[in-house]
Amino acid sequence: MTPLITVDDVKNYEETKHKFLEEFYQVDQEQNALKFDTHVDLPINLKRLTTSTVQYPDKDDTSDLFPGMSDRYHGNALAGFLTFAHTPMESHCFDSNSLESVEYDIAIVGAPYDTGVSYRPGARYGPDGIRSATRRLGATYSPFRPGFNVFNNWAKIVDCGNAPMTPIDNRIALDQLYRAERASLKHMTTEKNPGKHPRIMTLGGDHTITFSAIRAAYEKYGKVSVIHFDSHLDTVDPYHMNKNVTDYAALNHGTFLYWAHRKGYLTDTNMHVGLRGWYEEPDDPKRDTTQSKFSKILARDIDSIGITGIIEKIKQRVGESYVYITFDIDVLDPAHAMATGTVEPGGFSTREALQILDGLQGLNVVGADICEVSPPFDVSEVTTQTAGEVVRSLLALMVLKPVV
Ligand SMILES: [Mn+2]
Repeated sequence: MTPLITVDDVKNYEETKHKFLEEFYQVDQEQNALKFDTHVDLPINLKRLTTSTVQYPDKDDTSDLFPGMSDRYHGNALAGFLTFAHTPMESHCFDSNSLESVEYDIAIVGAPYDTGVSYRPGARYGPDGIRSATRRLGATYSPFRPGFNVFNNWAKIVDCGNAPMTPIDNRIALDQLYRAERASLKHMTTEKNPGKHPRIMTLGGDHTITFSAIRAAYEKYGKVSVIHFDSHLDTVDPYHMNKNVTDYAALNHGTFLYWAHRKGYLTDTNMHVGLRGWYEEPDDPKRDTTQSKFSKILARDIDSIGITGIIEKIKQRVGESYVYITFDIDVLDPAHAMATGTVEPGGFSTREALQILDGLQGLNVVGADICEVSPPFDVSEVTTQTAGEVVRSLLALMVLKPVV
């Protein structure tokens, strides 16, 4: 066998640079090879990779190739199925015959839908675009919350894949997502979960999908307070959009929160965060408050009250109620997230938004989504990677605070 590293390599390295290698390697004079210090207790797979010579596993040993066994070092970020951050694939979330046999605590559900948009399409590719950009996410530790690992914690997080959503009939599609999420919420949770029901993290999709997600969450948990990260109101009264609006068109990505409140899914303590889109009608912001019971944090408020001021205002507003967080990626400045349907310059930076989200630790988050990510308009996966990071923060809120 040919040594991977020769003695001369190491001598040269040590003489010119460091001495620490001698603590870990022993010289095998006969073979002129290096041996790993066997006193150091390492997992067998890692030992295999740190020996001085090439040692292939037995031909029939595939233990290091099995999905879930690979990590970033002896696996590869590109290995395995495409799921969100390498979470286990679960293909029976929407299967009403598997409610007892398949258990999890948090379900990631894709909502490939973009026929409710008013400008740029493409959010139907959002769920898979986001997943693809989370190849480097996994069971790693937060630099901001020492020792905290989102994916290797008490909660079993699974990726349920995308709900089928027909592209040719909005109402049917939204009903498909509602039924998929309704079924997903009926599954058993793991023993470690102090709560009774799973929670869902939805990957949109244009913002209309939030209507179905909130509907399913409401049926399980009761009324929710919505924290709505968005540059737009999305509470627009559809019958003020224009004179000829049909009932069918009245539910879209700018009106779904009007409907969610009108259907009784929401409390009266809801909050917009990051608003800056210009109002189409002068009375839109008034109706937002009186009809749909939202208060507003404008994008530029961050300059006067700061990140901590925003966090305090949100926490005061929603209190101990059950909370649903919906994050329209257009709340971010287009410099940070250009791939979205209705771009509004002048938003939060990615870092500011993540800091606000992390500051919401302790709220009773019963569900969350990310919306309006349109990969065809992206550059170098900037928006999809940002979306993946936002989702990781949202999942962290769920892991840090179980809902009972
Ligand atoms: Mn929106």
